[in-house]
Amino acid sequence: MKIYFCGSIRGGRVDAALYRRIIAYIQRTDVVLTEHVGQPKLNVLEQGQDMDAAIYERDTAWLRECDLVIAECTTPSLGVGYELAYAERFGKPSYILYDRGRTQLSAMLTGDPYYTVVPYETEEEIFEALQEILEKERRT
Ligand code: 6K6
Repeated sequence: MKIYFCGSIRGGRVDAALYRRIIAYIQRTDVVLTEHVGQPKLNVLEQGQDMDAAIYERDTAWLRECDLVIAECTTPSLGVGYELAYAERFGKPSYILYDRGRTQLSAMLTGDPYYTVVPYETEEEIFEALQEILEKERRT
C-alpha cells in the first residue's frame, strides 16, 4: 500500500526522530510517499513561494494517490491539519496518532467522526497500533 505519513515540519521538529522511526516501521511492509518528513536535517524555513507551490502540488497529488493517511499529531502543525481535511475530502482512510501525555488534540479532529484517533502513552503502543492499522487496511 502507499501510505501518506504526515508530521510537523514548520510547526516544529522536536518529534522528527519519532517520525523517522514510524516511517521505518511502515516501510518494512509498505511504501511511504513522504519519507522526507522524517529526515532530521530538513531545511524548513529557507523556502521561496515557488518552492512552496511545488511542495503543495506534489503533496496534494500524493494525497489523492495514496491508499491511506497516517498522521502523528503530537506537535501541532497547520500543514498536517490541512492534509487531514484534504484526505477526508478525497475519502482516504485517515489515522491520527498522538501522545496523550504531551498534547490535547484539536476538537476539530477529535470531534470529526471521520478520523480514527489513536492516543498513545508509549512508543511501543504506536507500533502495535500501526500493525493493526496496516493489517486492517490490507484486508479492505
Ligand atoms: C525540503 C526538503 C524536504 O522538504 C522540504 C520542504 N518542506 C516540505 N516538503 C514536503 N512536505 C512538506 C513540506 N512542508 C510541509 N509539508 C507537508 O506539510 C508535509 O507532508 C507535512 O506532513 C506537513 C507539515 O506542515 P507544516 O505546517 O508543519 O510545515
